[in-house]
Amino acid sequence: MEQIEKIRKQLEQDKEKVTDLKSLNDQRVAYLGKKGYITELNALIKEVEDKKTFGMEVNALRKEFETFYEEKKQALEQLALEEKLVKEAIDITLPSKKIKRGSKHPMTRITEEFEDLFVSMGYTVFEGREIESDEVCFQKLNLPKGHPARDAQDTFYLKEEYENYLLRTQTSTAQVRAMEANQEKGPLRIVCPGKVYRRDEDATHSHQFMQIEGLVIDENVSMADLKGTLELFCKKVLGEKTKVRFRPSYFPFTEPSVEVDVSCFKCGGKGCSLCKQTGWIEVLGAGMVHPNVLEMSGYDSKKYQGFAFGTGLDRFAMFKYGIPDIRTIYGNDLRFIEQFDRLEDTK
Ligand code: 2NL
Repeated sequence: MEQIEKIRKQLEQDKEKVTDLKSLNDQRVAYLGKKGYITELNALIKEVEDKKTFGMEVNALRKEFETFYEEKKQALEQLALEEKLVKEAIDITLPSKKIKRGSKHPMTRITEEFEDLFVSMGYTVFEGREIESDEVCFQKLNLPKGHPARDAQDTFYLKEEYENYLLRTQTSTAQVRAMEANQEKGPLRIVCPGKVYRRDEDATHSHQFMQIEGLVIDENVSMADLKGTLELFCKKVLGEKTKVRFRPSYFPFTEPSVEVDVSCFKCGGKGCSLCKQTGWIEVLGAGMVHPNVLEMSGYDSKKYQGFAFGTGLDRFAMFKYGIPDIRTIYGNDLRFIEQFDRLEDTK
């Protein structure tokens, strides 16, 4: 009986020590666990005379502990919940955070603008791949091994085990892929925007840059179609007042070939620093698809003709937005990219 009393007293003191759920549980183990105080009292029953009273007293003590335990547990849980509610309270009257929207990169803008224009003329967008075979990048474009024009394209070749693969130097590769994929070897009208790579780097050249090329193949396609299409393109992109001129040129994959100049959009043709006092700015290369190129991709060059054109998207963006250094286009400085964003109210 003394033992029971001792433990009851101890329990009174221990109750005060419980401050959280963990210390409460420690007490449960200390009193009711395998070697707990109350559990061990049970073992003493063999030694006492008045087993009934002793048993009742131990049970009463156990009950007391259990009641204490349950009540304390509920109280502590309630307290924890209240603390949590206070801590996580949301003030719904606070003004909301503005969601910062990203803005389109200037290259994305110009690519989409060009794509939309050509799609409106019935073209399909076709992208191709950035790692290409020597065959598609050069041979099928009338640039056999050893052709001098290959040297002008300081190329990134892949390692020996992929000997015949390289990073494409021009988007014409996508057009070759499209010609090869066309099972009917019939009409085709595509534009191919995308990244190209050359070993070149300064203010106006980047090792990675972007081109867009177009290809039209059909019966009775002539230089007149080429001229009409590109004149329309230049006027839509640079303004209706733009004058367009065609100069003879050379590309291995077209014959005849032309270069396309537009009247300077800065000075209107009077002569300035942008057009180097000539009044004209070269913007496109183009020509009638060389019969060899058609034949190598399975087209009957007696039945079909085609015209093709290409331009550097970066170059166009630099002109259009007045960007002096190509490296800012690829520097990913948000202060630069955001300048093209007109959605200021959402920032
Ligand atoms: C330029 C000039 C050009 C082409 C690209 C082409 C593609 C095929 C067949 C024939 Cl599949 N030609 N593309 C033709 C002439 C010029 O690009 O200054 N590009 C940046």
